[in-house]
Amino acid sequence: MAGARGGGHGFVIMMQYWALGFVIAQLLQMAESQGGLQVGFYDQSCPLAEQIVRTVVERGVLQDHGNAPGLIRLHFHDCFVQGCDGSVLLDGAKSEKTASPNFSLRGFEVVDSAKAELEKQCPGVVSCADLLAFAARDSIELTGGKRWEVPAGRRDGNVSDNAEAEAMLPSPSLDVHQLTDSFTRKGLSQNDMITLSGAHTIGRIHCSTVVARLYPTTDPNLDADLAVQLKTLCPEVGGNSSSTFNLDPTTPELFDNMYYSNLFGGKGVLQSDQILFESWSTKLPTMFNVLSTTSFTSSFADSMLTMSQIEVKTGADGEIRRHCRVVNPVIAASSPASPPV
Ligand code: HEM
Ligand SMILES: *[C@@H]1O[C@H](CO)[C@@H](O)[C@H](O)[C@H]1NC(C)=O
Ligand SMILES: *[C@@H]1O[C@H](CO)[C@@H](O)[C@H](O)[C@H]1NC(C)=O
Ligand SMILES: CC(=O)N[C@H]1CO[C@H](CO)[C@@H](O)[C@@H]1O
Repeated sequence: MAGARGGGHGFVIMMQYWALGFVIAQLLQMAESQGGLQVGFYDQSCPLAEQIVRTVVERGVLQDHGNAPGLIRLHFHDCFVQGCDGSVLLDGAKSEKTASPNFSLRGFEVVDSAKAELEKQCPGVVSCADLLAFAARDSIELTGGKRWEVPAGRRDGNVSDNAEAEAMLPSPSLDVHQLTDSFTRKGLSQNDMITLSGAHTIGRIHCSTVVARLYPTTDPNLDADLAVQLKTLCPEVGGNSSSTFNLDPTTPELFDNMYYSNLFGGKGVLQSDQILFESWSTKLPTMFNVLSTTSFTSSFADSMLTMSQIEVKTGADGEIRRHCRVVNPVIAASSPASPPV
């Protein structure tokens, strides 16, 4: 009897430890998944922050539909270099913007307008990094994707180096393993990579990027009709390297799952997209997205949530930039070790 009671007691203690362990695991997971960020971070300090960004993004996308893919890509390129800290927005002779994968970035003017409006309403409060995370989310929603709540509290960095951008941003000529590595290096899974590549359901590609698949020999993974179209737009000689082609030729401005259906038919315009169909490890999860736009857009929101928390700076780290293109001037009095001139 006593033994049985003792056993029961032991069981209760075990359950308590288990529950405690569970709670701790949950807390750790929460802290990790939010990366120190918080939904509604500006509720007190700048309650209109997200609304202001949303309004400016809507206006920008209305003026030029290309701003939607532009802002989504800016956020990706920001997060993969120095973490999501607005470093991609900094001007400078050797800043990230000047790296070769960045030659076609766009949306900077929308960021500038949103920042100007935010500074008018609540000066020095909302970071450029958060602005970009909100703007990317809004762009996806405006083109038909699923909305999600963006945890905020990112602070802006002041390091922006083109060599790091060259090293960290995946090139379209990588193979599946190299592509996967470039994502796992940033704490994202191969599934995140497959899902996030679905962003290529909107936006454009330049002839300068496409020609590697066309000349001197045509990439055998490329659909024959699509190859003819691309060669017409981007001839081997005398072409205009600034000409562009839709990444999703089927529904170029809609955030749907057509990107994946296109890959089925060899109609992935980017080489790094089409090769997701080369190995079964990527082919199956890729094909899964063909089934439903709803399930794709909701996985996409999840993966964006993860991406938007890469190596974020919070708390006393970083600063709140006044202008997204330049780091704040250092106030002389607050730099203790500044030598006398
Ligand atoms: C898997 C690795 C990736 C590679 C190799 C890659 C490469 C590229 C390239 C080469 C372009 C076209 C550039 C041009 O010719 O103008 C492009 C466009 C684009 N990429 Fe990616 N990308 C990748 C992942 C992503 C991710 C994760 C996102 C966002 C979540 C993204 C969003 C976009 C968007 C929206 C565009 C169109 C930009 C515009 O129209 O201005 N890409 N990408
Ligand atoms: C090349 O194409 C771009 C974009 O379509 C256009 O602005 C530019 O004028 C073109 N250049 C030439 C030489 O045709
Ligand atoms: C860079 O960021 C730090 C905060 O992390 C800040 O104290 C410093 O003044 C910034 N500016 C420059 C030019 O270093
Ligand atoms: C937007 C931007 O600054 N693009 C630059 C990217 O890099 C090239 C050089 O590779 C510059 O010429 C572009 O101005």
